Amino acid sequence: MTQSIENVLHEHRRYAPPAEYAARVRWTRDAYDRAYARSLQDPDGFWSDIARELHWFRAPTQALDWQPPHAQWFADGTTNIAYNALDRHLPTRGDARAIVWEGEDGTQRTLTYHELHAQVCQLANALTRLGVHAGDRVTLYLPLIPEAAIAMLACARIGAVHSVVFGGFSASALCERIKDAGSKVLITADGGLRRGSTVNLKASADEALKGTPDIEHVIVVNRTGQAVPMQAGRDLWWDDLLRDASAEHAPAELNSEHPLFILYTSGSTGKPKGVLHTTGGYMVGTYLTTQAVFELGPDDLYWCTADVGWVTGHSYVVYGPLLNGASVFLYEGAPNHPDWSRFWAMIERHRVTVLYTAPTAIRSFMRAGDAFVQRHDLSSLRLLGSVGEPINPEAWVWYHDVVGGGHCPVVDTWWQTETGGIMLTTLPGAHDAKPGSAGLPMFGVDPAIMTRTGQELGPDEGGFLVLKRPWPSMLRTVYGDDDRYQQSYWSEIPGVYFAGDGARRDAEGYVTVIGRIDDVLNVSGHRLGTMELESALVAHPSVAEAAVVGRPDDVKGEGIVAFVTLQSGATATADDVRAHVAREIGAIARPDEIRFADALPKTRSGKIMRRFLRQIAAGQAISGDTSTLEDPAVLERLQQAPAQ
Ligand code: 6R9
Repeated sequence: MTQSIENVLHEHRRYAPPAEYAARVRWTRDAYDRAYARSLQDPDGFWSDIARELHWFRAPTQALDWQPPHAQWFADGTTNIAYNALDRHLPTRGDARAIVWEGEDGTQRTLTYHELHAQVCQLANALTRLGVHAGDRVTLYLPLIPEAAIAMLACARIGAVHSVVFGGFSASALCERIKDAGSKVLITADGGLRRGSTVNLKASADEALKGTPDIEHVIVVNRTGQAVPMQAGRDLWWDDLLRDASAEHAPAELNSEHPLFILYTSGSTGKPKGVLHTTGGYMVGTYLTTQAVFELGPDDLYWCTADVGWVTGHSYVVYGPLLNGASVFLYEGAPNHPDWSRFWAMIERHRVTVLYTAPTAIRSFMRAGDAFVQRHDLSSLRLLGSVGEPINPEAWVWYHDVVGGGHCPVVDTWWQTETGGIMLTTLPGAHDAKPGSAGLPMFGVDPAIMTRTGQELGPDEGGFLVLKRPWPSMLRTVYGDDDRYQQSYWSEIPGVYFAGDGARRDAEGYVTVIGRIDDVLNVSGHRLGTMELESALVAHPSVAEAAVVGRPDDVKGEGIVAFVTLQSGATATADDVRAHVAREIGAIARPDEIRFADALPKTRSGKIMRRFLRQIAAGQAISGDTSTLEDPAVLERLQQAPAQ
């Protein structure tokens, strides 16, 4: 990242909102200033007013109940997020498109709000018939097909807690997440399509289920039509279940704090954290941020390219846009299938108006060349968004000029699985954008840059990004481990939410997020814990010890470099070790580089000095005090070890 940090520091370009944009939007500079000020001065009044734009069975009488570090939002209200995302729109937008889907093989499907509502109701009835009750957990392991959204909404409709596991994760990662959540139903598919081949989801699911006795039923979507074994009594075809189910369903009346979903994300220890989100606050937060940032109207076709396996897919593919009655585009496959023009061909074909994607994708397109973009008519686009990792100014400007034709505002949105919704961004009709800087706080968000000891830093000083007060879509706990919730987020600097990112803020209040400061890597916008990778590595029978560090990567942001020592007498090739990690976690975790070594650099107390490993991985000279190392000569040997 060094290169991009320097670029950001020397970046002085600004991009003002296009005049016609500023004239058309609800969220002008003035409207933002007034609402932001009120959200801090009178949070109860502000959030209660926003909540009233949605449907409640019983209206909440209070917004926040804060018993640090535990928040409850709209605690005495009852509602249903699926009702708000679907039923609420039926009188006005029933025949409008809710989902427009394109499979990787070119298959197209459209579901209107009426159709989406009917299928969600059918699945809700089917789940109830299978014995799923409010509070029960249901794991989803699906390709990016409409059924993923249908399944999430059906769970929400009956108050079941969904836990979506990204379809690219391995059987053992799935197994671990099913066990942690204690799910009793798994919804999967026979397979999915990726780069022209099939991903055998049902086979992975069967493998995972060997270690998860609590799953009573597996619902299988027929996506590819490939032959898959079905276990009698346990496995059921989605189509069979829905065929027999009624399309009428009364949504469960749920307390605002009823759990909505668990989503696993990497932290600085080996075990992924089950981030828990609840109903009312998450609903109000994603509804408002989607409205403010994207201002989706009846003529928009909005495309957020994230998979539903990540939080962006939860908040800005499914819940936020549908709560706003928007038309959402979904694409199942890879961005380079059959070639790098696939995204642009689809934007032209479907007249997509808003594109929200990740810097890694933007940098890959940039590298593939402008010609793929320029071959297509992208005049339907009006707004571009970026999320998931820091975006370097060159990529930002390329996105703006080449994809956006110079006329689309670019919003760089910073947030996390834990925050549930966008926290920092510019609003397209309100604020100048500065390439590389996410921007200003969303309503109710009170950020600061602090030292380790909690001192607030001034303009342009680098430090830890914290949030000083609770917000509606914040995580409520780590599922089954509230201590970890308190430790990870509210104890590093007492009294404030610790994001785990380094950042600085300029004199105008724009926050630039530099990247993780903990043992978490951000590879292509995906969070991976170094400890998680190391435990996967040492699970290989030949590996004795492993240390993982990130290395700057022009496309992926960070690449994974693993330093590995082998058991005495054991042998393993780099490819073996890589394949092993992919089996343990998933292909996204495959190390870019393996360096075999006879020892790792450790202090006398046995702590691995990752700082030096990072320098070696980046090809830099060793700098810093090496005198605390037990054997400083290890560093030289490591520098000479061939990268494989
Ligand atoms: C939404 C999402 C969160 C981490 C976060 C930060 C990085 C996300 C960013 C960004 C710089 C942005 N991150 N958006 N860094 N600028 N606009 O990605 O959630 O998967 O939990 O990752 O991603 O490091 O802490 P999640």
